Amino acid sequence: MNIHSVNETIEKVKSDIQHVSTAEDLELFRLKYLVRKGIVQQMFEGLKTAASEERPLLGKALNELRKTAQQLYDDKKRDLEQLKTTSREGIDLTIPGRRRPVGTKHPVTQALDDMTDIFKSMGFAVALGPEIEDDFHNFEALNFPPDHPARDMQDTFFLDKTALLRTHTSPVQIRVMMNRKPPIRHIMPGRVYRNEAISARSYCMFHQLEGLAVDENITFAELKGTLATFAKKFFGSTVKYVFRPSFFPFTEPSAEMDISCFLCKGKGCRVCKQTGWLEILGCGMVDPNVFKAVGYDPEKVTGYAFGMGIDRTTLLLYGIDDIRMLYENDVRLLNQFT
Ligand code: 2NL
Repeated sequence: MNIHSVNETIEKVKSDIQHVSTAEDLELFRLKYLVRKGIVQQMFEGLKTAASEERPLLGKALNELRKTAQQLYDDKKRDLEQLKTTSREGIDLTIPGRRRPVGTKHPVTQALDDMTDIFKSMGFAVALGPEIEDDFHNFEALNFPPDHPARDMQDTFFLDKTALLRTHTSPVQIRVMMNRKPPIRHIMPGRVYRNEAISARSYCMFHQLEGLAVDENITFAELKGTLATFAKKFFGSTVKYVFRPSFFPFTEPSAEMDISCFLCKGKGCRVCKQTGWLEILGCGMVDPNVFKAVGYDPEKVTGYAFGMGIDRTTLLLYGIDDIRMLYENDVRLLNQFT
């Protein structure tokens, strides 16, 4: 044994470790160099018989050999262990990952959220209330006469003698008025239920967004200005609108607002049934009888209210022609709203 053979062994160790790619290879490497009967230890044995003037240099080279073999072994062992946690044999780590499916907002939720944001920007707060209501909050306080057809079993889902599914979000407004004092400026989005025959145009459940402003000296002009601003922000700044007289038990006077068709810009098309106009909401000044029912003095306060159905507007916006499609949860429809 001489310096030359030790250096050669160091080079051999370096090339051997290059060929180690499995735990079995590595074990063979260990048995070859690092155990008591291994090459490194045997070469150290040779030190005893070496000439005394060669020993210091030989000893230094042998230490270098041992250090190198141990270091390469340790490094390789760590590399192999790491590989074990990130890959298995037969797995191609270069294949691009699978896309994680990300949900989307339902188009009705999207429309409700957009509308809510617009009214929030105009100073309205959001109020929510129960979907199971009673006659007082759903009808009586809203000035429905006792024999009004909406109170009939034909139109309203009754759960028992007194509990019913709200037919509009107006009972939330009754609750807001009874729980606070004017000034009030709230919107009430939510689900409502009607016992109607299900068809392409109507479903037993749909969504409404109502609004209410009550204070001293609230005027019909403020109602028109607020709704015109809403329409421009939601449907686009070039939209035209018209208020037509109408009737609701809970407002007097009452009106309906039409907007110019956002598809044909008023020329007449399939969406607006050739009229150029779309009915989008009902509104009016809160009836004095409603104020009396919640304990407000109609001589002191005035207010306006409005209500719109979200589902039909959503159908118009996206050109969907059957309301039932909104509630079938068919991913072929839902995936189009990413
Ligand atoms: C429509 C019309 C409307 C209201 C809802 C309301 C609520 C209270 C007092 C007065 Cl507490 N009015 N709400 C007023 C006018 C119209 O909805 O066609 N909705 C889909």
